[in-house]
Amino acid sequence: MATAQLSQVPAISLITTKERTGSIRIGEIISVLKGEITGLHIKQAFSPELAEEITTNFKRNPGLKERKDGVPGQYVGASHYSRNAATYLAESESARPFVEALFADLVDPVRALFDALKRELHKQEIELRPARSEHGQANLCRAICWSGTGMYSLEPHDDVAQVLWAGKDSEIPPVANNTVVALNFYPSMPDEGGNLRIWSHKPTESDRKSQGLETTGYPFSTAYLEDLPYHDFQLKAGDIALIDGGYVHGVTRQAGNGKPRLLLNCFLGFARPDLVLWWT
Ligand SMILES: O=C(O)CCC(=O)C(=O)O
Ligand SMILES: [Fe+2]
Repeated sequence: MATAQLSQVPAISLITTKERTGSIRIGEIISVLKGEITGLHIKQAFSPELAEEITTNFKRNPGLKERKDGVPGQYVGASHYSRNAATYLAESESARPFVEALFADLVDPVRALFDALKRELHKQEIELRPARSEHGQANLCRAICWSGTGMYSLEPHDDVAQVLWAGKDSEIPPVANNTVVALNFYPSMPDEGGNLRIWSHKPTESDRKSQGLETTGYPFSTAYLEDLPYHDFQLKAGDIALIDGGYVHGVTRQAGNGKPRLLLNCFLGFARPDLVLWWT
């Protein structure tokens, strides 16, 4: 018993972060995909005008819904979390017009990033494409406002458990053998809080099991994380952040003037040495 307890003391995994202002570079994205950088924060990566228009399109989007899967938030798009691939990909298909409505006739910054990444990977004989099946294919992103009311507006979690448990009909579980990258664009941020917090800990399957979070990776308790160092990314509208989603991360409570914290998010990673998949 004592040994089992001891073995569940969360191990510290060092994090390497990079923060700078300007345009995101494809080489930096590839560094995160390869696990060379744990967290990349690019400030002012897309224009405030574009950010504002996307936020307006989110607020008046006819596809805006309340999440009903135990993770509090409002969203446009589809999430593979706690769904099998058939359900997720069918939902992706039906949500597509609403995801497209987020960008209307604007130049979609998420698509622009994927187009550039696709060109570079193609040169290296690596294919980049959405996860798919006969039921449909993933959208480029989903849009979410987290609405947790405790210490975190999104509780600490990892993004790998949901990949491992995506189901036998899914293409994405092999990505869990490599870095599962979360790609985040922030069109709107409150004046205070809403930091993306990343802890120096990459839970193993047995860590998750010890917390009863085997299939979801959500939510890790404050007690479990207590002794672990962490890093906060202080985000502003127009920023982009990429993280290794295998590390525990969450979003701190937001405060301020009522501006929403709006996120455009998707995940990507190597399924094979010659194939990078993305999904939402
Ligand atoms: O909102 C954020 O900054 C992080 C989002 C996140 O961790 C997720 O969607 O899994
Ligand atoms: Fe996450």
